[in-house]
Amino acid sequence: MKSRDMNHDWIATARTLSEALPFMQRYAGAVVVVKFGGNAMGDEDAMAEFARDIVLMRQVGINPVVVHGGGPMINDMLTKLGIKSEFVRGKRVTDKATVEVVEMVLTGLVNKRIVQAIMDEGGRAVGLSGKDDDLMVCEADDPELGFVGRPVEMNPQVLRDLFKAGIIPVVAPVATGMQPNETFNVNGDTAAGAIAGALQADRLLLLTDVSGVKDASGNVMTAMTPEEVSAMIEDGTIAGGMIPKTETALKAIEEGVRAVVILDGRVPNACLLELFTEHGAGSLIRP
Ligand code: X2W
Repeated sequence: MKSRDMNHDWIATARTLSEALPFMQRYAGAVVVVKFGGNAMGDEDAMAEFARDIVLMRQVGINPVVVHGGGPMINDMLTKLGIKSEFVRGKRVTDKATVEVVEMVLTGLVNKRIVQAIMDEGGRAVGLSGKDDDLMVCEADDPELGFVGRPVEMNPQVLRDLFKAGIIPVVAPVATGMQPNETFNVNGDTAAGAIAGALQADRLLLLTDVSGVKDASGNVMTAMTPEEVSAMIEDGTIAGGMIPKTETALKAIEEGVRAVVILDGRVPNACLLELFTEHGAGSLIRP
């Protein structure tokens, strides 16, 4: 039964839907890769809301791909098992014992939790990792980091097959190597960028826990060209954890992604705000 709650502005709700039409038309059939980081996954409500946004995207004809992280969940499990872990330049030093935990946590717990959340919202999701159908094949990124992978070959046909079937792919950033039985731990942003590049995606949305890329006075830049981003990395305006994110963005654009948005995943309905409103969200990087 319909609610007749007069405290809610139903007319505004209807107007919002009406105003979203041009955006829905613009993105019909588009491929949108969404990186969902471990820090953005926090509580059950945030997970359900994220899943709902993804299901809505699919419902209006977008082909979303979720690529997730899970750094905090890996940390928890490593602590429980008494395995020490450290990061070098934003990437986890990954020995044999660690890569086994990374694969278990990401492809097991985290991946299935997201798949389940999408199913709970009435969508259809299938979870896979970079190993499935050789989606993402890696080489060692840096000998100092152990089994950390750098994607060198992408086979995204399996994702297109899932799109055709109306299924939302949910990808864990664990990859196979060139040698038999190799497993690589891939940074979630790196994996999302490589997948977006391989699909020539229309949008790569990097959901983080900051409001976007900030200029020298601390204001969020709403739009930037790749050249501007490079200059800001060069002069130190972009620093710390924003460096790997912006570098991922630049590489993705080089590989043919039309635009990358770095946005705050903690903002309610962040993906919808970015895709379906004039306002947008976070920092848009586009040639
Ligand atoms: C990451 C993979 C997970 C990830 C790790 O081991 O933590 C590397 O650092 P977030 O939640 O997106 O940070 N891999 C190589 O990227 O998680």
